[in-house]
Amino acid sequence: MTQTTLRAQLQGQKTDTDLLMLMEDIATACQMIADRVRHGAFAGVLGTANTENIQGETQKELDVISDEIFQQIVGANPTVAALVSEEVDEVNWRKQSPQAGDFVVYYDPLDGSSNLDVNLSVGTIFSIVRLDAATAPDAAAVQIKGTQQIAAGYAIYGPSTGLVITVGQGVDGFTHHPGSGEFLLTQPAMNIPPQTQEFAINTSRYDLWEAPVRKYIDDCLRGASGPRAKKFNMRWCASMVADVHRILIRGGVFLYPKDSGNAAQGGKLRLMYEANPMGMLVEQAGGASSTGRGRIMEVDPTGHHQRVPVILGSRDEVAVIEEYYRD
Ligand code: AHM
Ligand code: MG
Repeated sequence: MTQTTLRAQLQGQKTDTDLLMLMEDIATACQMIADRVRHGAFAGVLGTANTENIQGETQKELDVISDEIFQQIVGANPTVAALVSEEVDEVNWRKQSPQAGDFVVYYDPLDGSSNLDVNLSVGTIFSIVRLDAATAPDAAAVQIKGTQQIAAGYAIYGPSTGLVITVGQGVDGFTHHPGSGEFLLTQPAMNIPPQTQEFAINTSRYDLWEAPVRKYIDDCLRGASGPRAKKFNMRWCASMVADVHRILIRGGVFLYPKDSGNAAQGGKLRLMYEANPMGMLVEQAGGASSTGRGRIMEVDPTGHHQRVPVILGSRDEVAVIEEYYRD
């Protein structure tokens, strides 16, 4: 059996060399993060570091380490103008005179890190845009709409290490092959079934939800005799990468809506390095991504740590949820 490497697949898609090399650097960084995650308690890096990130959350040490690895590997790529990380307040400009064609990479180095202490799947999420003109290296320069993304993806650190990417030509899934050190193509052309009977939401926030979300979940829970006339299953990993990975493989919807507990921030998940890249992946796999009131990738960013409501997955089901918002 011939096995397709990440590079061969990207070359087959006629990916330009700069982007191909950047994707390989990201894959290398993810593989190094996977190695640290894999060592778990033996590396002495689990548990809480004594620092807080700008959202006021306590950082796990592995968050910090993962961010440093990403900066070191991806930040050294000569075509990268700036890095925007969940873990770092300011934009990390690598070039003082960013030029048209340079890349901006947005990333969450270790998403779902509250799952680390219980040994569940976590991941790294990334999004790539190209600057379309020379610009001043200020925060406004990286506030670029999700529709401008040229590539996006995530690594998942689970029983195996996976890498799921899009360069705008569908979505391909790779698995790290420990023997060769390569990411090999294992899920070509991932495709989300348009319909589903599975939702993912943190139901402990029920009392905080807006009426449309409550009504949607109530109706799902009423099963075959309810208005949806089908029985729904529920899954919630509390790790967006793991939840989205399941949806890319077998369909479903994921919701982290705006609610009365997070309304002041605009939602829980971050636009630039969580919602936009996942939105692009899901759409490239035939699904849909929405805030409930519009397409995620069309949200005009007002800050690089901005949060948004996120509803994504099987496209017919996302359309149903948007109907509940309209009603
Ligand atoms: P993080 O970036 O601080 O790890 O938070 C994002 C995570 C997502 O992976 C996950 O979907 C969500 O937070 C879980 O939230 P909750 O703890 O409310 O279930
Ligand atoms: Mg995150």
